[in-house]
Amino acid sequence: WTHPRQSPRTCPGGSVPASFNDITQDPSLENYIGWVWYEKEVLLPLRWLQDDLNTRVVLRFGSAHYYSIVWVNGVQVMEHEGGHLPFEADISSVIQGSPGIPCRITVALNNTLTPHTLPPGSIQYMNDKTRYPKNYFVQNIRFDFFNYAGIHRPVVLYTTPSVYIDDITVTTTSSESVAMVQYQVSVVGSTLYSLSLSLRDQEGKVVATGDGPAGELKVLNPNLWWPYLMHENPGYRYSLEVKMQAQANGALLEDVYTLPVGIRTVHVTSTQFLINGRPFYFHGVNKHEDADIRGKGFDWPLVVKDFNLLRWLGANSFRTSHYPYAEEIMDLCDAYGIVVIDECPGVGIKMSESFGNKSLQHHLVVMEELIRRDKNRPSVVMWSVANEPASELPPAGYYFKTVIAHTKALDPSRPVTFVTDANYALDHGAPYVDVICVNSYFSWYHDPGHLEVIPLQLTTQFENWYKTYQKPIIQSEYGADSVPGLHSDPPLMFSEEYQKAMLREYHSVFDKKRKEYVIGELIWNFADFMTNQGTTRVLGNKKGIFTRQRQPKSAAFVLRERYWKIANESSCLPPIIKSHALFLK
Ligand code: BDP
Repeated sequence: WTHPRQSPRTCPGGSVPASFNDITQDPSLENYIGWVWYEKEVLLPLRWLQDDLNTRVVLRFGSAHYYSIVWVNGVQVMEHEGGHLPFEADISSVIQGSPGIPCRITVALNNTLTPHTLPPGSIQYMNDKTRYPKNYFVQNIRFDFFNYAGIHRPVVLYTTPSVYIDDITVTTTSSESVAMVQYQVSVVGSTLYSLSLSLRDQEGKVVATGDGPAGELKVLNPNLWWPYLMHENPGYRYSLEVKMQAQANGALLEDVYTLPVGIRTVHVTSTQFLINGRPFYFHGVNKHEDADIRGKGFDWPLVVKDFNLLRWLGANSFRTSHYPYAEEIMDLCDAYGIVVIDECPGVGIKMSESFGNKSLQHHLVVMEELIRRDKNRPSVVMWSVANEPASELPPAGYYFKTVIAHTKALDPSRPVTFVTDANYALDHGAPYVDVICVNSYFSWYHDPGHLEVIPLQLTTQFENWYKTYQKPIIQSEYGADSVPGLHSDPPLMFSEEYQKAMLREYHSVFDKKRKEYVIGELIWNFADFMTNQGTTRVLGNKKGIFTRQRQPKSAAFVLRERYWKIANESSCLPPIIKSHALFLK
C-alpha cells in the first residue's frame, strides 16, 4: 500500500448499493484496483439484544465485488470470494451486551482479479522504467464489460430464532390433472423440531399440506407456471408456507418461511426445449447489470423500466450474461414468466492456468452458491456455467466435464450448458452440454461490412453443430454496434440501418432453422453498456437495441415486430394477448 494507486480508499457515504467507480469526480477511482473500505454504524432494536439466547442476528450482503472481509464491532465475522452472489454471517455473539450502543459494520473489499478468480484476470506490472512510473501495473481482463466494483446489492440485518429453517428445496412434476411438489427442508440449531407445510393457491386456498423434513404434496388440477406470451396467465405461483416449531432454552421457538412455488417441467430432446411438455422458443435478449452513475449497483426504477421494455419488446427470455443478477430481478422473472438461462461469472476463462485445479475448485463452489440461491425459481430453466471460454484448449475437456457433472449432481432437474464461440470441431466442452449455445458475429468481427455472407455462414454454423452433436441449438449472441442517431443508406457499419439489416439477415436463417432444431435467439445486447476503454469502444459497447438510458434504437422496432409475430404464431395465445392493451396497463 505504498504506491498511491494501491493505497486503501474509503468510499463516500450513502453509496450502497452502487459501484464506486462513477460516483465521484476523482479519475483515480474510476479504474482503481485494490482495497476499498466501507463503514456504517447502526442501532439494533433492543428486542434483538434482550432475548439473546433465542435470537439469531444475521448480516447479509446481496453481493460485493469481489473479495470481501467483514467485521462487526472490530471482530471479523466473514470473508467471501467472488461478486454477484450473496453471503451472510451469524453476528449474534458479537453484538450482545451493548444495548443502545451503535453496532459498527466494517467492510474491506478488494476488486483484484487473478487467474483463479471468477471472472479471471491478471495483474501486469510494467517494468520498463523509461515508459512507466515505478510500481505501475494494470488489471488485465478478458471480458467485454466494465469491471465495476463496490457493494452492489442491498445489505440487510435480519433475525431468526436460534433453531431455524436454513434451506428449502422444491422440485415439481406434473401431468394435465395432477402435479407433485417434492420438498426438502433443513433445520439448523436442534434435532428436536416439528415441521408443517401448507401450499396455497393465489386465492389463498390451501391445496395441499404436509409435514416432516421431506415429502411430496399432491396438487389436483394444478395451475402451471407458464412463460410470458405462452399463456394468458403467465408466472402463476403457489405459496408454500413452511412452519417449524422447536423447544429450546425453555421456550417454544417458531420459524415460518413462505416460498413462492411455480409448478412446471423442463425437458430437452434432440430438437426441442419443452416447458410443461410444449415446445418453447427463446425469443429474448442478453442483458447486463449496467447503467449511468450507479454502474452495477442495484436500482429498483431501472429494473422496473427494463421489465417494461422486455414486455414491450415481446421478449420471453434472457440470459444473465455474464454473471448472476440480483435476486430482486429474478423475483420479477418468476412473477412475469420471463424465462432465464442463469449464467455464473465464468466469463473470460482464456488463460491455460485458469483451467487448473485451483480454478476448477472455485468454479464448483460458485455453482453451489448459485444453485443454492436460485434452485427454487421456476423462471430458471437452464444453468450456463461459462461464456466463451477457451474451450478449444485440451484441459477444457476435463474442466467442463467436471463443472457440468457437479452442476447436474446439485440440480438434476435442469439442463446445463455453456456458451461457446469455439469451432464446432475443436470444442472440448460441448460434448457435456444439453443444449448448444453458440455466439457468432458474422459481418461484424468476421467479414466486417459484408452482410451478404450471413446466410451461408450462419447456415453452415448451425448445420455443423447439429451434425456433430444432434442437440438443439440457441443462437446465444449475435449483434452489431450502432451509434444512436447515426444513419446511412446503403447501410454502413455503426449506423442504425446496418444494425437493422444485420438483424434481418440473421432472422431469415433463424426462420428456416427453427423449423428444425434451432430453439432460440438472444440478441446481443438489450442495452448499450460500459466497457474498458479501447480503440473499438466509443464510451462502451453499442450493440444495444436500446441506449444505455433505455431509449429505443431503430433495431428495437424490428425486433419487437418479430418477437410479437413469433408469439402470435403460437396457437396457445388467447386473443387478449394479441393486442397491445396488456402493456398499457
Ligand atoms: C461476445 C461476448 C460479449 C461481448 C460481445 C461483443 O460474449 O461479452 O460484449 O462479444 O464484442 O464475444 O460485443
